[in-house]
Amino acid sequence: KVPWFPRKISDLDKCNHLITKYDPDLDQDHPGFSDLEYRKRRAQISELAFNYKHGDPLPCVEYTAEEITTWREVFKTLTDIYPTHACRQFLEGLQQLEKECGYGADKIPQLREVSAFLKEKTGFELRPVAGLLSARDFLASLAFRVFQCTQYIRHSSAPMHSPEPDCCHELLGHIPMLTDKEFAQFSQEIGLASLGASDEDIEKLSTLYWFTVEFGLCKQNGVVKGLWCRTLYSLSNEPEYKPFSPAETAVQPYQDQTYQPVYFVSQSFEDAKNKMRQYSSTIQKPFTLRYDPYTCSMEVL
Ligand code: H2B
Ligand code: FE
Repeated sequence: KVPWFPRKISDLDKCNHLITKYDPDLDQDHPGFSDLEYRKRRAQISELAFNYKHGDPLPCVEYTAEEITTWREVFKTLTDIYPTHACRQFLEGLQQLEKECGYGADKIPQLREVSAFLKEKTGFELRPVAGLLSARDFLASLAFRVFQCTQYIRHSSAPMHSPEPDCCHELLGHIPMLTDKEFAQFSQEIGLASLGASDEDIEKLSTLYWFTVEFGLCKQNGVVKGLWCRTLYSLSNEPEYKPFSPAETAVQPYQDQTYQPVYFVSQSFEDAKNKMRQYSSTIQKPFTLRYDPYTCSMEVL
């Protein structure tokens, strides 16, 4: 039996299943666990995401001075290391966001503004989500060029580490890449491959997403560069590098709580995309899918 999947973009209203094990109400190791003020603020911002329906204007959050201070520290630390560690596409994306979309140290960008910008660049748009989303729902959204984006920020006591995604992770980690057309295409294709896939295949695609998007590396001018910010450790001499190869990568165990000991390096985005296409074609499904961009819906053939 084929698992349910969204057929039209408004079906993403049903793709909101959260993994709550790392959230501040339940995870005793979360830096905000004993800060009731923080948890209250989180609940307030989560509410915006829970109430959101496709087509609504994206909610705006008025961030507090403390939240902006946290953002500033993350922004400064990361923008210091990006020029030497991040790949060309990431740097170009970030530069555009700074010039045209109000990215900077002193303001947390609003999803509404970022979404409008992305839409013009690559057709991607954002929708707010209340926390860490299940892999199935997260990947399904990518199939519609929708990136589910958290809007709260990490706890001020630990600006450089968050056990779960927050707006720093999304806005400074993922969004710059989504301004790149080729990367946007790659993301949508992983999403398409996930629709109606078995739990086992979702697990593999999720692992591939981790090793390509979350801590992917690619070679540029003979130098290994990170797609983004988990790059400091990954580009040190400690970890092991392997060439990206989806069938092998899909079953490589990964770490989401500590440093990752193994990384996969792609020769180029195009190479990664071609290999992923080849891999996706081996996933058994009793139908084929085509995305119709005019109606933002899936044709099931
Ligand atoms: N949820 C949210 N809110 N942001 C992410 O970046 C994210 C997610 N990544 N859920 C997903 C899981 C990814 O790690 C893969 C597909 O499991
Ligand atoms: Fe992520």
